[in-house]
Amino acid sequence: MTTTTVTDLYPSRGTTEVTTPRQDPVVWGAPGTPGPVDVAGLQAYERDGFLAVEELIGEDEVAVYRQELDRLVNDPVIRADERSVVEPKSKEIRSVFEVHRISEVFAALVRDERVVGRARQILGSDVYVHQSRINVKPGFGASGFYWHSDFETWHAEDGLPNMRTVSVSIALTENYDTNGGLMIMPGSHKTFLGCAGATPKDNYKKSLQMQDAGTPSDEALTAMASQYGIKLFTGKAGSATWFDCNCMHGSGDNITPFPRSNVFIVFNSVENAAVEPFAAPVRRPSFVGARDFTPVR
Ligand code: 6CS
Ligand code: FE
Repeated sequence: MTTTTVTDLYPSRGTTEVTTPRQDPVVWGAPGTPGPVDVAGLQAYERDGFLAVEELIGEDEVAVYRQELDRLVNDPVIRADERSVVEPKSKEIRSVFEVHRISEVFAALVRDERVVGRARQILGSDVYVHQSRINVKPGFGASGFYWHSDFETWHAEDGLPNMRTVSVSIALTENYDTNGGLMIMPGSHKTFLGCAGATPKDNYKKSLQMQDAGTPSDEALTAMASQYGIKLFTGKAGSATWFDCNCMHGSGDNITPFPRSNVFIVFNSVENAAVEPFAAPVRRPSFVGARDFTPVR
């Protein structure tokens, strides 16, 4: 049996923190590839690592997805499912994973050309869903997500070899500048920050509530924030932020009465299918890191 070894281009979770310059394109699609994003949009995505879309879906569609989110969150079967992650303090549901498989409503959103079309254009290939989730982020103290690069986790723990993965966060409630919106360091996607500290077994059980392994040092974050700045994303329900898998990002707690709910879909190129984890003892479950690479049709 031939075993192909895949080179680890982005070492992480060793004894010390180490940076590696990005060795992958940001926009993989050839210039001029037809699709929903115009040339200026692709140039901005290449430069910043993100692209904001003011109205990806309309108000009437938002209502459908909000209703589906409420249905899932209030379903005791879903709440008992391992795909549901609760808030550490309030024990309210924080996230439900793999919504594109457990909900036909969210499955249709994934197949929508305004969504999957942008992913194919940016990644320059057919795509599959590496991960999907609804984040409820209810008010009155829902906790945020500390600074991290998603790719650092998806490489170390899910075995994605290259940076050929794009996420879209679609707001299902208004994202104010006060209720724990997404923050990204513009341009941070061009440097990979390998974090110090080995991945504990079953790390995902804790990391989806509060990430520890794969967390940058204060020094690294200070240097990056000083170099890149920090952009806070606000927008009406229906707005969306597309961002590269290696952006340094995070979001604050939400102590306002206004929930910051979104649906979060991660598209990976079929040319970048997951192999074995690069820095973890075991794979994460497939509801967090997909092992079915069937392209979205
Ligand atoms: O570990 C993960 O895959 C998830 N964690 C965070 C905080 N962002 C990316 C992803 O949803
Ligand atoms: Fe993240």
